[in-house]
Formats: sequence, C-alpha cells, structure tokens
Amino acid sequence: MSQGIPPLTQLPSFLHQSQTSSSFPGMVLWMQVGAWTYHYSDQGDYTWEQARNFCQTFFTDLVAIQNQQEIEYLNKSLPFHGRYYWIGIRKLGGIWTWVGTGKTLSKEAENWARGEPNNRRSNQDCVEIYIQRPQQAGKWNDEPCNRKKKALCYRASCQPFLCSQRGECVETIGSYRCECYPGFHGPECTDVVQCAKLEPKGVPMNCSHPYGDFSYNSTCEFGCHEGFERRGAGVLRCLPSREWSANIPTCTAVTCPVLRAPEKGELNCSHLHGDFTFGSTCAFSCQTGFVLKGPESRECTALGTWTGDAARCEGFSQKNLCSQPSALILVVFTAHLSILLFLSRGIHLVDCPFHVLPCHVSALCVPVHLQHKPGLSSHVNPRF
Ligand SMILES: [Ca+2]
Repeated sequence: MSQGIPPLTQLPSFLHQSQTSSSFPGMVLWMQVGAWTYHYSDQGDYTWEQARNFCQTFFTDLVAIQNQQEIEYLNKSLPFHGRYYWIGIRKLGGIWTWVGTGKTLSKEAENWARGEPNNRRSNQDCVEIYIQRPQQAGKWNDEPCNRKKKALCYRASCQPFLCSQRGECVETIGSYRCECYPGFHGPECTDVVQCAKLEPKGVPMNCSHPYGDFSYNSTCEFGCHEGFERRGAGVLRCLPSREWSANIPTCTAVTCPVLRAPEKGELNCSHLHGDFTFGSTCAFSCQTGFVLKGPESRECTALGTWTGDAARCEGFSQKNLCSQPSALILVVFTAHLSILLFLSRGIHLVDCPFHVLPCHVSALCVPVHLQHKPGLSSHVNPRF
C-alpha cells in the first residue's frame, strides 16, 4: 500500500503539517515538510553503506543536516528507535565529510553529543543521530559503520529546472530557495542585471548579448577606423554590479611627427583631425630667390608617417658666378617671375640654384639638360 504525497498547497505551515504514513509498502515511513521530505526505513536496520544505498535508491540520499531548526524538527517528528538513525556524514581520509556534497563538516555545523566523537576502538567512522534519546537528544555520535540502524533519508525539493539554472537551489525545511549566481536575481533567478545602454560616438562597436540587450555578461568590442587609434579598453563587459568593466574607449587620429617650414621657406598646413595627425596635409613654398627641392606637399598617412621626403629651399651660390668673364645671361619668363639665369662656362650647374648678391640681381640656374631646350635658348640674351 502506498500513499501519494499531498501537494504543497495543502501544507500552509510546514512545522505543523508533518504526517506519517506508509510510502513504500512495508519499507518506509515518510514525513512531508513542504517540498523537502524526510523518509526512514521502517523495516529492518542497515549498515551505514546499506542505509545510504537504500536512501539513494528510493530517495535522494542520507540526510544532510543544514541547521539547528532541522535537527529540532527531526528529533521532534521521528519515532524513538533504540539503535537510532544513520545520517549522511562519515569520515573520509580522517576528515568528517558530508557525503552528499563532499564538503567538509565545518566547525559551526558540528552537533556532537557530549564526549563525542570519541572514536571508541578506533573504528567509529560513521555518524548516527540520537532521536528522542533521554539525554543529548538530536545530537550526533560516531559509530562503527557496520552497526545496523535505521536509514534517515531525504528527498530533495531541488530539481534541475528550478532557479532557472541561473542559481544554486538550496534545500530548506519545507521548501527550497535559490541563491542566484552573480548577474541574476529574483526568487527563481529569472531577472538579469542590466547595464546602461552603450552609445559610443564615432567609435564602431560590436556587441553580443547572451542574456538580453546590454545585460549581465553582454560584451561589446570597440574598434577604430583606419588612421585612428583606440584609447582605452578594447572590450567592455557588463558586470554583476550593473557597471561596465571600463569606460567607452575613444578613437583619436594617428599622429605624425611635427613638420617645420624649410629654411628660407614656408609651411602651410590644413589639419582634418588635429595638428599633424592622420589626414593633415602640408604644402611648402620658398622665399623669393629660392627654389623648392622635394615635394610641394606631404600628407600624414594612417601609419603615422609623412608621404614624400623632406622639402628644402635652396638659393643661388655666389661662388665663381660673377667672377666668370664669359658668363651668359639667360632670361626665362614664367607665369610668376622672371628668372635671370646666369650660365657660365665652367660652372657646375648641378650646384644651382645660387643666390647672386654681388651682381645685385636674383638669379636662378636651370639644370644642364634644360640649357639646350628650344624654349630656353630663344631667351638667351648675350650681355657681355
Ligand atoms: Ca562514539
């Protein structure tokens, strides 16, 4: 004969609703205390190993006592039995251990009877509970594991689907409660911690949201466009504290070395994102009488380097020019200025352009290969 366990709703107050009846025919009595039920063998006694086997076969395990309230409840509710009841503690490797969880028995949880554990005859490795003993009722005693006692079992109310798998289900007398993992809350741990929505300006972001938008464990990765460098963390994570693991990073333009105007020249820069940064362009010009050698402009690249080589302004050299008796004057007209070109036999034109102060005239030379160009030769005016 067996009898079903009444539904929880019929048990408004667990401490006053214990019942005793036959659950497994001829084998066990049960007491319902809300969701968590205690059971004990009512036919025959078992060694500790057999008792555990019995509990694990028909229920969850030998009882794992969690608090004083539970001890008082068991002592009050179970019938007296001269050999008492096995519970789920035994010595493993010399240490008292809750066998259901594998956790060590803590000092605070100890409930030994006076003078126990005494390990009499050095073979007392299992634990009984003194139910309704005239002295030391509800206390524990270490006993040889092969003694035969009643099995005191429990059936857990915690089930895998409880606590939304986002928390630890903790058995209590009469029910269970959820100890939510970090990042979750609510009675069944269904609620997820929210972090502020991230709205970075000008910083590309790529997020993943395992539990909902900008919620616990959401991660957002930040990158920067070409030519920009990230300042700050590359990845932000929504923490259980509702805070992000770091501030939103910023993207700043890559910088190039500062450019200076060439000697005898000028520099004219335009900056897109900041002084001498990615996208800045600088144009070079030279004072009158000097010519630009190198690029007319340079641009700051995404790598932080300038295009082209350094520009410089070169003037005419005075050496030898006016002392040459047979110099020719070559006048070249361009759109912007007249160029007096002193060409002289024997002068190394590769040294040009020169500045020719003693002659009180600004002059430029052209490279040797231009001397014979028709456009230039037509402007040659012999002066000497
Ligand atoms: Ca003992």
